[in-house]
Amino acid sequence: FQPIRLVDYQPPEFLVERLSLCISLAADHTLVRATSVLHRNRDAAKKSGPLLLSGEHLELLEVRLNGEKVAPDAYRTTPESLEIDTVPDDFQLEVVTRLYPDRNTALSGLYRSSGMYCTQCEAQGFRRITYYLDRPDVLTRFFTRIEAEAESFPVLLANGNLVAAGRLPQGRHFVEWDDPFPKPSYLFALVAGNLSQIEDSFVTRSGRRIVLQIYVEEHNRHKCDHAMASLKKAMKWDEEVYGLEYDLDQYMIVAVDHFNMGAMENKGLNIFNAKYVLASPETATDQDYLGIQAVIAHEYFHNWTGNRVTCRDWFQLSLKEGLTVFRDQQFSADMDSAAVQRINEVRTLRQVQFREDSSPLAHPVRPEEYVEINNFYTVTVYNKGAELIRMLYTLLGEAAYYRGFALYIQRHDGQAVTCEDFVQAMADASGRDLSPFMRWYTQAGTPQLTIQESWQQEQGLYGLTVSQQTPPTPGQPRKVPVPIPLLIGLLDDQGNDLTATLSGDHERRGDDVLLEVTEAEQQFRFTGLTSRPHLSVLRSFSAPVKLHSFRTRDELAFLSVHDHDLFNRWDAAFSLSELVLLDLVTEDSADRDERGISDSYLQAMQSLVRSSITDLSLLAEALRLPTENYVLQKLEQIDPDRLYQAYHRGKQELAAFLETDLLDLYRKYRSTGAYRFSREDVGQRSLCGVCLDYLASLAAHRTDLTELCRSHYQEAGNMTDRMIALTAAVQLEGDLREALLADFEQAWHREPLVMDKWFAVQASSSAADTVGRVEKLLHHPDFSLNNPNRVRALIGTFGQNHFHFHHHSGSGYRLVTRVILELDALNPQVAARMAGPFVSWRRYDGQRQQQLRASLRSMVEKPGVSRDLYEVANKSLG
Ligand code: HT7
Ligand code: ZN
Repeated sequence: FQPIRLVDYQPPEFLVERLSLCISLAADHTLVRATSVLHRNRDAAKKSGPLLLSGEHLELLEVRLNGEKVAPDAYRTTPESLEIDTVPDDFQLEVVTRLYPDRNTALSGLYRSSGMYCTQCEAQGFRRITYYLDRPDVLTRFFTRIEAEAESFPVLLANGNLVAAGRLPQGRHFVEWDDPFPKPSYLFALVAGNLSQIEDSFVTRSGRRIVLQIYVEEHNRHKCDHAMASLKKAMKWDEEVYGLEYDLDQYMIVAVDHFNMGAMENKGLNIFNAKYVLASPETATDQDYLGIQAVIAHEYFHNWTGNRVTCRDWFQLSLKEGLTVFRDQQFSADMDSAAVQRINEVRTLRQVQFREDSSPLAHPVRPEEYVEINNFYTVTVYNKGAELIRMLYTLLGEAAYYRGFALYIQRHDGQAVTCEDFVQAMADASGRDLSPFMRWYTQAGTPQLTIQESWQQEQGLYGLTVSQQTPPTPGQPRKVPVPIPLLIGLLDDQGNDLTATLSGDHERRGDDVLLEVTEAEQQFRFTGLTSRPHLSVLRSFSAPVKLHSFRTRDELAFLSVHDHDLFNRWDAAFSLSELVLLDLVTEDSADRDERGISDSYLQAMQSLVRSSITDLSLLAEALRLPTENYVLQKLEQIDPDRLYQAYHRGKQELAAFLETDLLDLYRKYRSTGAYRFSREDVGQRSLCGVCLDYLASLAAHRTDLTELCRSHYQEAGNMTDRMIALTAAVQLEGDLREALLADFEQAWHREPLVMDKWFAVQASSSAADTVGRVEKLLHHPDFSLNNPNRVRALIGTFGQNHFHFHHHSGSGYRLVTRVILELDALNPQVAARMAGPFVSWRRYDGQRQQQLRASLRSMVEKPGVSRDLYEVANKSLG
């Protein structure tokens, strides 16, 4: 498989003036007639030559040029293309293809999901519908006619405005949709099905009434209200914060059961994984409600950042994804607890993105080459990409950031552009030279910051020496410094904020001081202080960097109580817990049973439990330990057994020390009233969940605590509480686990999204028989490799179950490898994702390395392996 390289980018040789699609759905196949008007591109390097169109899994039936049939010897097809030898500079092209959506298990292009037809064209799915210039810098106006049997497919949708509809002979009907906004083919969408809808409307600030529709299967109609409310909130927020108004008269969302990712922002016709639309208190957890709100907003925000201004090529993916993630994060922070929102963002970054950055799959936010673009929808492109936008926001300040954004939209509306174009608009609006900032886009890896403090009592002079260093990543052995915005605060011994009393003209952002670290090493000085201050650094996590721990445990305990920045308060507690857990993992086995967790840590956690924090979601996050998957990043060589034992011993010791306080908190906030998705109620449930999780870790020999899990389950009036109890119970081996799992299955076997939770909770269990249980679940009648949600629930979750996936027998590896090899033939995108847990094989002991490597080799060497799986496995082997 040959990689595609950014340096090889060339403008398209042809442009498409307009495209008219006639898509006729029949019982066992679909016919597509694509009529386009093309012109040679004057800006292209080549001014003559054949027309090369992309196309895959298509049967070509006819090609016409300016109405004339093209003879078969005047064109050539390969499994990936159609090449027409001689074409004029301006012409009309008609291509007729036949495809088989019912056989499309890859879920890219046109496919069938639970009886309906739908499409997924990003990144390169349109070429599975017709031969086309399937690249994001070819924009055109789409006209779409759909024909189908009327009774089975009463609803026929495409992008834009509905302009005609009518009956056809033999029980068929048609519709015609016209999209006035030029778009690349990846934003095309079609849906055909027997669907119900809920409808609402939104009046824009300029007074236009937009019809909002959510299409689902009839039995799910009552689960759309939260999605609709989220959509209206997002539309209002984008007008108020970014000044952006929706452009078409109609906005449609369709929920489908089979989907490779979360959702897709097709112009005017978003297609969503049902998981991010459907919610009722009985079937969805608070986390599901929050996820729906965020994803609905994300796809809506793409209408401007992605659709109206799109990417020149797929290397620029973060141009739309990083920016849109930043916008959805701002929205979520405004809707709910801003501190908790930021905590969750940082958890993902540290646990998933930092790990990717130190793995064989490390790549820059703007990658330089790929074998399969679908492998680059990563946490680096999305979440680190969002951090880059956040850094620009911090560096420039709010006013200049929004001016820069407005300039970007004004300059590039209707264009396909690059990350440079975005940064240039920011530079022009702020008057700053942002060229050094582009290093964040081109350099992979996580910068590490080392901080040294100095204090001279006589002069009241406090100094900071900040140095940065980024470790090498594959293909990038040497790194350069990047510009890092470092938000800091200084506190006195009583926890009072000293930043206002500092002398000198330090740049401020709200209550914080902004330090700009641009060199490999830099010094900063602060005067006007009467005593040595306490440093609160990297406030709000102002840059995606690792901080070399330089603070004592006492200092962290102080900050966890006193820091004014709520995020940093959490971070201090989190860092303290991390140090304590690391100690437990790395201490000598001889010491292991004697030394426990230090008293000062236990006291710090107790003051947190007893603190007056009123944001209960925040308190819950402060009490939640870093996960095993986070702690392991700090270990040179990972011993999964030792990590597991130490982690759980630490957790149990903490739980035992806090037991009375945890029970008090649990009883104080446990509520069995009617479900409300409000900040207060979500906080209460979250806090009770954390308490129960700790208490359940002590339940193995404690019937009172086992009974607490049972009653939490039995009294649960909503899915959040039910899942809290079930998650606690499956860690225990015994009757309770079996009873609750059986009850849950019996109650919810008709609800696919709820059954995903049932599969996932078993795959995540720390109980000894987990591998065997997952093996058994593979044969459960409701398990199917054709449903990505189910695969992610069982296999994806099991891959993250560190202890059991890395079971010393190799049984976890063998199970996942078998599934991946089988899945690769059906759905390469999802198969490649499932290979993630194999990537960092070098960090394990010799025997595990051997087993992991053998698995990766079997993937690379599999006859007919997909480019998706090949790329991940091959890069991992190095
Ligand atoms: N822009 C969307 C990306 C997406 C996607 C990519 C590859 C394969 C399937 C996919 N489904 C959706 C999602 C988003 O970021 O909004
Ligand atoms: Zn997106």
